[in-house]
Amino acid sequence: MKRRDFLTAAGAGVAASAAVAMPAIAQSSPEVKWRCTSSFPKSLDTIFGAGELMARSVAEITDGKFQIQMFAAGEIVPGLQALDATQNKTVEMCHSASYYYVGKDPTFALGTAVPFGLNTRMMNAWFQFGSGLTLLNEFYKKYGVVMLPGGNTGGQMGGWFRKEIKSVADLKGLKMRIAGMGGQVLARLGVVPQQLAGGDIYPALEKGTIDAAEWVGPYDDEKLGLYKVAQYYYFPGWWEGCAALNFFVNDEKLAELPKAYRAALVTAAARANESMLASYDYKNPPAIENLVKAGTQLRRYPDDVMDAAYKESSALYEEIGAKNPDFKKIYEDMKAYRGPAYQWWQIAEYTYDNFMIRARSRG
Ligand code: PYR
Repeated sequence: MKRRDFLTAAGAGVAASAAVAMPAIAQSSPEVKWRCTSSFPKSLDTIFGAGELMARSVAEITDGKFQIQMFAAGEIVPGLQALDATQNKTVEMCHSASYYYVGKDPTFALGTAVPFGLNTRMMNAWFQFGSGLTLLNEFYKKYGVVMLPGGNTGGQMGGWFRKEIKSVADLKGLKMRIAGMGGQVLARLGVVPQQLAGGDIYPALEKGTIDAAEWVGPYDDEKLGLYKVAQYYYFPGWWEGCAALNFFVNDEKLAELPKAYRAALVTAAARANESMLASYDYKNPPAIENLVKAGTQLRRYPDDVMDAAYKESSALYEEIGAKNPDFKKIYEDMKAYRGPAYQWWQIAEYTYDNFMIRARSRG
């Protein structure tokens, strides 16, 4: 074969294989449009922003072929109905907090936070390297969803009160906005817990429908304006040593995605998971200074409140575990990791942080 013929033949071969391969490529990269409803308002750029980052990342990875449109709480469904909307395929996915659904089953709390549970790094470790994510996803299967970790607020503050809490007795009868299982523990100490979506907290506190409220921490709480209607800001948020947010994806919709898009979604969620925490860690320090300058009074929870809350939490877990095998299995798994994790924490992390905090106070 002359050289020219050889090139032509080779070229034809490429063209022929392209003609075969092209439709396959086109099929594996279809245009897909999804909707993701958030439990959070747009004004909270950290928590709502994690959903936006996930959606942007999915589009970037898939060259714009897989588009996920984010909707704020209330645009499609109210914030606390995001999971239901995903389960019944009103939307393909949502960004929410698993513990908003403890009314369906207390096991949901374990995907976000339980009182005196894990800290943020431990939670991510348990999800990724322990059995956390596998066990939780076995549970979420009953609701037709798959969970991908979707950010973490870090350790939270313990809420805003109009009057000082000097002992457990001061909690009696207080109507407090609190999310998840912390409300059930506080109920055992006399509080009347209310679960409201983030965007509904300020008006309720301002009108006096509730007496106290917790949301996340300084950056968000300043944005929500909670300091304008309550003066005392308590710590630590013992019911949220961390709060993991979650992307819930309808399992049938997930299965319909091309494999590469599923991988894009998992990668994008992981990016959002990491980024939200960094965002809070960077924005909370100046925010707490602003709040104190604006007149906020920082208060530590009295020891009797902490001790009573710890005792009631343990009793509550026993009671739930006796009736609910899913809760028992997942809680016990988390607890088995928490012991050695805190033992290790005490050695390096705690000693270092403790020294740095004291050194900084000495100046
Ligand atoms: C809350 O709803 O309280 C959160 O921390 C997200």
